[in-house]
Amino acid sequence: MFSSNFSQKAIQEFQNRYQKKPRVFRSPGRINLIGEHIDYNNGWVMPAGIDKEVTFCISKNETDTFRIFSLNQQEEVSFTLSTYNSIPSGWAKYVIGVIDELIKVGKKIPAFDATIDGNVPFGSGLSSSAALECATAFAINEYFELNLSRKEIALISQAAENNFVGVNCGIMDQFASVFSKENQVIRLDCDTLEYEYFPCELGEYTLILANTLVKHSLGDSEYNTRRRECETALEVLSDAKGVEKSFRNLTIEDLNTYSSLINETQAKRLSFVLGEINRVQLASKALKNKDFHELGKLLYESHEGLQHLYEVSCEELDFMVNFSKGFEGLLGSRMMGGGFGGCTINLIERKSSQSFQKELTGAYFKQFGIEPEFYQVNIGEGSSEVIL
Ligand code: GAF
Repeated sequence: MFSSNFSQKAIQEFQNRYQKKPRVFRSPGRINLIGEHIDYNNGWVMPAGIDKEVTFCISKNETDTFRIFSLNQQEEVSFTLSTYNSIPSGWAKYVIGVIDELIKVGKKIPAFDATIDGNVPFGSGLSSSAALECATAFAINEYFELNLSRKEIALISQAAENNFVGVNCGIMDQFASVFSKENQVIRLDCDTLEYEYFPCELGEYTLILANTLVKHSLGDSEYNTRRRECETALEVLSDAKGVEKSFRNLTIEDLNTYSSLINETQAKRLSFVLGEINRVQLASKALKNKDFHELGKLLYESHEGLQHLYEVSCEELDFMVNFSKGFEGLLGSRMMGGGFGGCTINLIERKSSQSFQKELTGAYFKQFGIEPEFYQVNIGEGSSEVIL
């Protein structure tokens, strides 16, 4: 039986604050093995939910006022369906965005009380925002019996982030948060939303995340820029080749043939995307065949592309990946998530994991004056109710 890391504190807070017992739901953050910045380019990605999650306690309150308390922020917001557009608070946007999207698809949401707690580190590339959106959407759907499928919950959560928060993200994070299964990675086709589970059996190896503890502020704006650069260049090349607009219809050779039609930056972006799409296919084979050396090599190649072609890495991430290259027993490392800070994901022999953490801590501290954090990856279940 899967045991979650749900927050007892959130339940306690709910009972103290609202004097009744809630129903409790949870949804995890995620890792991504490979396939970075590929979801919105309609390729394949390989994410999985982790044992860090958002807990959402909910009970209807028979008024027209919603009251939501965040334990992380120690703040309560309250609003009605006619005032929620004016809520300024950062974290509440993720919750209200979901309510807004549910209303847009015609769902009636009675007012409720909620407490929220989470242990997904913020700004670490582990998608605390998707965990919050999905916990909200999953809880409201179950509690008010809205009959949405898991796919619809993921899409509504993504739409909340796109339309209410203003980040034009793809579907990967929300899909992983809702669909994750213990010890499996998901190979998701972001074009059709078809998916397959792959056992994440790494033998003597394990996955360790190293958190740089930096998040450079240009992340969100550069994210939206990358999306636009790819869309524009894809359109030009597809038209020139006379094929439907999809990266699946293009090859690296096409990039050479039509290179005069796009600028150098666009060519770099497309070169990364085509390479990364190919790497996901190779990585799923390597995982199936337990060829961990091949998998590690692909992680390094992915980072190389993210650093030099897609240009979404940063000094701190590059330092960690470079450090890992000389480390005995470490097969591969790359930045993970949107970039400009957050975590690297590292494929390493179990027995070398402690010394890697110790040595990287020393080197990273010496360079940046920051002690990094490390997390052992445990792949857990997607959104669910916590039965108390
Ligand atoms: C962020 C986004 F939210 C995802 O959709 C994805 O594009 C990722 O960056 C990069 O792979 O987490």
